[in-house]
Amino acid sequence: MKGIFSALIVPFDESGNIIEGSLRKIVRHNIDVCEVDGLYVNGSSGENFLLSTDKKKKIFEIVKDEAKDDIQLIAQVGSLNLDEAIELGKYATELKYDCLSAVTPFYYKFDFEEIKDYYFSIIRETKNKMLIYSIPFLTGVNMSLDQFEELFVNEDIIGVKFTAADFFLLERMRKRFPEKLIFSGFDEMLLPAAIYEIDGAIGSTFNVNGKRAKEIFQLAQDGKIIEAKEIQHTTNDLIEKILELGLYQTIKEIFHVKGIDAGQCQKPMKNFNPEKRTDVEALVKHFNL
Ligand code: HMN
Repeated sequence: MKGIFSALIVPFDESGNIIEGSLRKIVRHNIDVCEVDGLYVNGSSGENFLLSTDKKKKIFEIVKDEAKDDIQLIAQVGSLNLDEAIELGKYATELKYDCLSAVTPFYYKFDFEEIKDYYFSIIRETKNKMLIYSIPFLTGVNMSLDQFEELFVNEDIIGVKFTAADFFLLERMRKRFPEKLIFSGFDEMLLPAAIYEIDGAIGSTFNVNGKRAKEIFQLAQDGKIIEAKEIQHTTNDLIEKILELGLYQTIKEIFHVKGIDAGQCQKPMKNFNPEKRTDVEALVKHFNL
């Protein structure tokens, strides 16, 4: 399990329901046009933490049905409600997702023993592999190198999705855990992470810009850093604009311009500002998305 994985964007209608036809098209776009190596399903980019258990299950089901075995599929099942995490983990495992991932439990400032218990419980109950999802800037959970090691003792924990700009920790992890998978999570920092020999990356912008991400990753692996830097510069011009216009809303709007109705975001996320539509049309054209 390696390479560029899109953190799948999910289209919702005005009532917050999944637009199944568009979700299938977004999956196909990722496979056929962006040619990503896999999908990370029900992550932050899928607005997972705003969804009911039923909707999360439906998304797992539709995505697997559309993608079949064409690419690798990772199911993010993490939840503050451990029973829900286990239920979703069992569901995704039955659907034959390649592995599970779970965000570190947040909000209540759990201590490390509690975090460890959370991961080991999900693994024990689902009997599947686990990729830890560490995203300290959103969860407030910062784990040390030694704590990662304590988790990694469990062989079913195959690695980490590391969404942080801490390149010292990233480098230390790569050196200490050569056999574990490390996926970076900030698309705008793909190249510096790739220099530290990550196994892949998981990101939201790959849904529309996956080809460039694949090029950056490949060039970095080939040691062609100057060429990779050029593509990262272009990529970051795009990401800067996407962040300015609103992350998930703008990715959905890009799909809209490309003929896929990606709907809107779950409340309380706001809708895309229609006055900015021409900006997105210009982005699609300029970056050849
Ligand atoms: C997910 O869980 O959906 C993604 O893996 C999260 C991923 O790390 C993205 N982070 C967030 O959306 C918070 C990045 O792709 C991010 O969107 C991108 O680097 C732009 O900042």
